[in-house]
Amino acid sequence: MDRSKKPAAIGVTATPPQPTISLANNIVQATLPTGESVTVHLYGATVTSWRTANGAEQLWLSDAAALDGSKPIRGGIPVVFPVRRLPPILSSHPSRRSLAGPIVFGPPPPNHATSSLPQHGFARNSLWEFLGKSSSESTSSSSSSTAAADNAVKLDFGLSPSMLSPDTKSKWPYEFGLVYSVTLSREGLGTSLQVRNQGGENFEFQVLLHTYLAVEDISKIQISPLQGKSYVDKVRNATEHTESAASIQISAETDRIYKDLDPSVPIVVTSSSSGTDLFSITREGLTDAVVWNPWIDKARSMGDFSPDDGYKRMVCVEAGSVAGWTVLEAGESWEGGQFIRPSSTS
Ligand code: TA6
Repeated sequence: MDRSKKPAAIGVTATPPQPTISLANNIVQATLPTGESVTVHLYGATVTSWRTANGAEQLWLSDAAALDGSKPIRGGIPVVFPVRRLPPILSSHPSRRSLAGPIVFGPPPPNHATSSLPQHGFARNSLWEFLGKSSSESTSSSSSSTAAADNAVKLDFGLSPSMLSPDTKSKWPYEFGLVYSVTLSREGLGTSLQVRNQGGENFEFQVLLHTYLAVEDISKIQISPLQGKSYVDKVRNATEHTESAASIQISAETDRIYKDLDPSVPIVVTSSSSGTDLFSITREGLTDAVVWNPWIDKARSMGDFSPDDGYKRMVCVEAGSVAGWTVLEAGESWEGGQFIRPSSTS
């Protein structure tokens, strides 16, 4: 054949391997082609597992965590959306962020319209819906079958008043909308919450991403940079203090709300033996962070915290907005989130 007449080869764009996503039994699982994976229970839109490409689990989950919807899941990343009915005096409060009143994060205040709401609000013990996924559909420019794979997948979950129990709805009768996004990428895990006020009345809220990070040994980690930051110490009667340590180490029950942090400055959990960064957490729209470890007695006192010595292998670093109350005016929306980068050796 006269080779000059042979048709040029037609470039074939290979479809790179895509993330896999499944939904079964109210559990969404997603896996990237490179092996990273995440598991999200529709109950509470709770992330219960996040593994890096080599399969290393990055989150701590209690062996006794209730996974049947009977109570909030102990571990992973519970979404804490406590609410408090806006007192009349604040209903026309001009600022979006009311004056930082006393720290009320945790059990709702006594004798209050929401005082019978569960601690940490209703988001983590409600059944959310899976709204779907979006991934960066990368197509390969090369014809090789080992083309670049998708490196991220975003899973969206929704909660609205019609999905709440009548009892909860009666206690917090606001027309809200929540969209919680979980983004798994090769670089790390992002979770963000969008709050919409779809009604005609302002409401206020707090939010916390109650992340249980898995560590090998609590006595061999340190958390920084919190030096000079003001914090409320719930182990010392919610008194206010200023952090003096360049990095904090945990050797007893620790329950501190660090306030007014620069969300773009990573909170870093490092190994105190090797100096390796184990986790680096940046935030958007969330200027507070809770550091919590129950230690021996409190761990033993929680029926769904198992094993009893599990406190040695977890630390909660919880990005949130809990030092004050965010006021959301009718028709407005708010968004806040975190991005957790795991150790480069994970
Ligand atoms: O985030 C810290 C904290 O508020 C602690 O005070 C402790 O109560 C922890 O959360 C666990 O709360 P839970 O309601 O999940 O038992």
